[in-house]
Amino acid sequence: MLASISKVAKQFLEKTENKKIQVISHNDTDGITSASIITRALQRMNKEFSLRIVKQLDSEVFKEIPEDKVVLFLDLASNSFQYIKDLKNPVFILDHHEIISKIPENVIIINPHLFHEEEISGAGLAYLFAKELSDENIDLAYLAAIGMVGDMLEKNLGKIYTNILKDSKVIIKKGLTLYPATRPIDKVLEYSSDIYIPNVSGSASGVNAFLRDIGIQRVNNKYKNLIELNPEELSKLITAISLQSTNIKDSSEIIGNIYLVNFFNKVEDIRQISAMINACSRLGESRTAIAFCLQNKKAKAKAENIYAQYRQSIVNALGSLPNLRKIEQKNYIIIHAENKIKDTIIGTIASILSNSRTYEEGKAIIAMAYNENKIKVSARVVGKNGKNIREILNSVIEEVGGEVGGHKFAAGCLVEKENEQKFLDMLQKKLEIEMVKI
Ligand SMILES: [Mn+2]
Repeated sequence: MLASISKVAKQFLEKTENKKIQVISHNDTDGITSASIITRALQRMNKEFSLRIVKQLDSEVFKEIPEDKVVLFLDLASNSFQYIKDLKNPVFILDHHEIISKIPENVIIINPHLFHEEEISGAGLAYLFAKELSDENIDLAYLAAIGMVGDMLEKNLGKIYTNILKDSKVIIKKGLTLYPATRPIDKVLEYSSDIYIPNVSGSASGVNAFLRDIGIQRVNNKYKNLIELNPEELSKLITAISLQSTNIKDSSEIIGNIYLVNFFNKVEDIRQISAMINACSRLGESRTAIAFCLQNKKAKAKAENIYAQYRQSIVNALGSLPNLRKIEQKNYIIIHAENKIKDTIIGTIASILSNSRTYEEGKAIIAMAYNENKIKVSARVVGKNGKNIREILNSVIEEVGGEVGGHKFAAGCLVEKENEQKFLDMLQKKLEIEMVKI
């Protein structure tokens, strides 16, 4: 694969000799870090380019591509050849999503699925490509590490990624996977949304009592950071969490690798950086996310602000749950937030609920919120077991009209507000038929 990337980088330089470049990337952490790497690499070569960050590739995106530009797709496009084949532009793709149709002639693509070597995230590919453009881009390797963690590809590292991590100077530590591991343990326990410990989560005094009971002391009036705990303290903490948490069954669920990177001259937990990038991008601030990735100080302050607001809006949304309109049956619950939860976070709320073990395995959770004259619908299945929720949404939308996306256990759709009642009636009907089948 590396030899092919080198060849493609040369072709890219030839094709863009006298031409402007249009970069199009995905709006998740991996896509944003990919775009950041390419942005810096093209700036270093004084190339003229424009950048677009999109949630998905649809016909709208393709309408706006100027004919005279070389197009570079990052972290997407492998399943959009039906649109790409009609472009007159030279097209380059660096992507790791599955290829589902024949590669068109105007396309030069690097996709790990074509090589069967190892899985590489979009940012990993962008980094390897950038390094072929110029050796000085080796200082962007940390972004490839962030993209990898953002796409949760850190479980099975192959040879290529191991080398990228070497370039990035990322430190890997085994430990408790609550994050950020670079913050004091009391704060992490108080605010963590990954674990739930009754009377501890969300309560500063509860956290103090919990830590006192297991014998973890303050040093100079402050608790240690998670990564500073000694092995004995760490093991006590892990045992206590797995015993008292209501959503952790086994301590292995909370033990894993922690990736630490030097970012803005401080050691930071990559999962934290990834969560911040994600929050910015979700709230429509992809420019801030990219500047933050490239370690712009102003962007950091802004990103921190956005992230704090994002977390607060999730806390508020969870707090508003008891007062929302609900339709609940044994095997499903429909939660209609109307205007009380923003459509940009309704999917996150549905995910938190499906992971919270509040509901039985196999139960379908459907959360809805208004978005102007439309309704955003997010559906999850608890424990990723049971019905195919995407098929159910599909069958409803076929009759009501709208757009569906996602997969078996996590899907969503967009419905016209005027079809609200029709959608709700049809959805309940389909969910009930599906229940009888199981
Ligand atoms: Mn990706």
